[in-house]
Amino acid sequence: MVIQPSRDDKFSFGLWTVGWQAGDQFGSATRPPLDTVEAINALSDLGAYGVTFHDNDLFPFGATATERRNEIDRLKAALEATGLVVPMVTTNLFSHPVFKDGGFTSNDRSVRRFALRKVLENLDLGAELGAEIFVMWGGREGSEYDAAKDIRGALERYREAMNLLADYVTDRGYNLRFAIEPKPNEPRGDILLPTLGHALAFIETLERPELFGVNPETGHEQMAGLNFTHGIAQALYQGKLFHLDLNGQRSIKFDQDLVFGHGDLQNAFSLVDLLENGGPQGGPAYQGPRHFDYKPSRTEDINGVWDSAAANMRTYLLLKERAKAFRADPEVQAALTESRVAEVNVPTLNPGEGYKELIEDRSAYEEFDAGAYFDGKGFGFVRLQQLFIEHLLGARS
Ligand code: ASC
Ligand code: MN
Ligand code: MN
Ligand code: MN
Repeated sequence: MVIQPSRDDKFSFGLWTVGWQAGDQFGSATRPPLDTVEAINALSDLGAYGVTFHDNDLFPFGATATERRNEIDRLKAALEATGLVVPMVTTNLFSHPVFKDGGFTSNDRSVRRFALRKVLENLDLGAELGAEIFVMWGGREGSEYDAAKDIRGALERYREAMNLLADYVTDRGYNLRFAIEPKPNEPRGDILLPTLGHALAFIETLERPELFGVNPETGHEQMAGLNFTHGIAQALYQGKLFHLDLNGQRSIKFDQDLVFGHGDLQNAFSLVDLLENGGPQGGPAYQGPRHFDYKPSRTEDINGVWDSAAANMRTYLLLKERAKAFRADPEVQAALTESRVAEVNVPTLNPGEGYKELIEDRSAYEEFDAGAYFDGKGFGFVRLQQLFIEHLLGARS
């Protein structure tokens, strides 16, 4: 099958992904640095439409204004030459030692003020490059020791930071919205806003909640033992899926950042079905970038880097094909009917009905024969799931 990613597929990559030199906790780098322009040219050739970056993927921490401008101009020239765009930017508030206890929530107030200024500067850059999403992954916002962090105070400082950033983009007239990226742990023992649910609840406490959504990373939800299709569906349901980080993870372990689909393939399949087909409900679901935040494994050389970048897109497109076939299969449609999957979309109450009318409806309770409905009758979910697996395996056309 010919699978060729195109710009219309809206695949984007962080510069830090293909550019990762593969140094880890136990060993040094196995690959040389990758130049920004080379990365952009290669990603363009592979069919991506966009690149994203942390400020310090582009220029080092502490770069002079001239050095910074130089790198920005090189980036812009490469974008111009390839037609690639920058849909999202993010700030590195985790690598430098100054952020060892966090950026927005460090116990040290002067670090918090510095972090805010670093982000404001990067918001200007995001706006300059036409980015519409600003991701915030608070990797160092957290603790190892319960006694060392006042969680309520830290959340209040997180909130203070978010409100300030929202004021800034509003006053400047920037077309930027924020996406909070949850992660349960690593590098901190416990990270604040550890799951999509925590982030969604936190957003509602902000002064301009409409400017804030989430950036789910599939593997991060799995690190918390969660089903990422469920979490992402809830974000969509609440109008908060502003962006997403696709990758692979196998169970509750360190953050593996594998290629998309090289982890839980069933969950990846249902996610692509959700994004592309709207899942069981149908309809357009998500129009934003299909962004990959993965790490080419430490075993790989530069050829392996590009193989892995291509693999992310190819796996996504293969799953998209499979998901289309799954939805179009008459046997699947019959199984969905048998399982009454669509019935969950029928309101439980009749139009205009409230609890009074419900109480008056004797058929709902006094006359409801629970036995007649459910004695011995199953939902047929296993058969439906087997059809889903067979489509995933390519066993049905
Ligand atoms: C991000 C993001 C992450 C982290 C990580 C850095 O911006 O989405 O998951 O930074 O990729 O290595
Ligand atoms: Mn991520
Ligand atoms: Mn990750
Ligand atoms: Mn990551």
